[in-house]
Amino acid sequence: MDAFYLDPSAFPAWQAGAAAAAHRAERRWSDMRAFFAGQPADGADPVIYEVYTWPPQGAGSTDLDVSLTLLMAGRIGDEPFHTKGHFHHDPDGPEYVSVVSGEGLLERATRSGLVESVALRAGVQTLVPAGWAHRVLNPGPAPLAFVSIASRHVGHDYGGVRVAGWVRP
Ligand code: S6P
Ligand code: ZN
Repeated sequence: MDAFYLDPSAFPAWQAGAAAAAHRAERRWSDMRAFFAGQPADGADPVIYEVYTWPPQGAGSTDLDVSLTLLMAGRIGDEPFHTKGHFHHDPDGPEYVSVVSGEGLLERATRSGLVESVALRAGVQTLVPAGWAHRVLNPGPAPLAFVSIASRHVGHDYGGVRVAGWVRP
């Protein structure tokens, strides 16, 4: 992976560069209905977030995942846009999070249902401890961009977040 510099003040331009360099995935409301209580009022299907991942898939053998999530501003009913949230299959796999721009909330939860929140704004660096689920919410007026770094092998367990009430049974 080439070196890159995260300049929050130039984020739109940087995002365009990132889009060219990384594997991109997008999540619309229709991809994550079970993770929201309501539905868009007007029948729209908004993009909730985009995830850019390095190194590009197939770039060689590596156990490092670096990703940028761009979580849009918006609501479904009263619920702010948020990521699905997941545990890692590997209970020993923590994750580092660095906020590039915007403001929001990182929620992290244990399998026994304890939930904690961390306020996010540009410059905040935080850690999801091994064994904790994590999701990010954007109640603010601007997109929220953050970088996550974890071992690739840890895997994502989206069903487990039922314990925190983040996905409907
Ligand atoms: C991966 C890391 C992030 C999320 C991304 C989307 O371990 O936590 O890259 O995948 O923020 O969230 P989610 O919960 O929909 O995968
Ligand atoms: Zn994760």
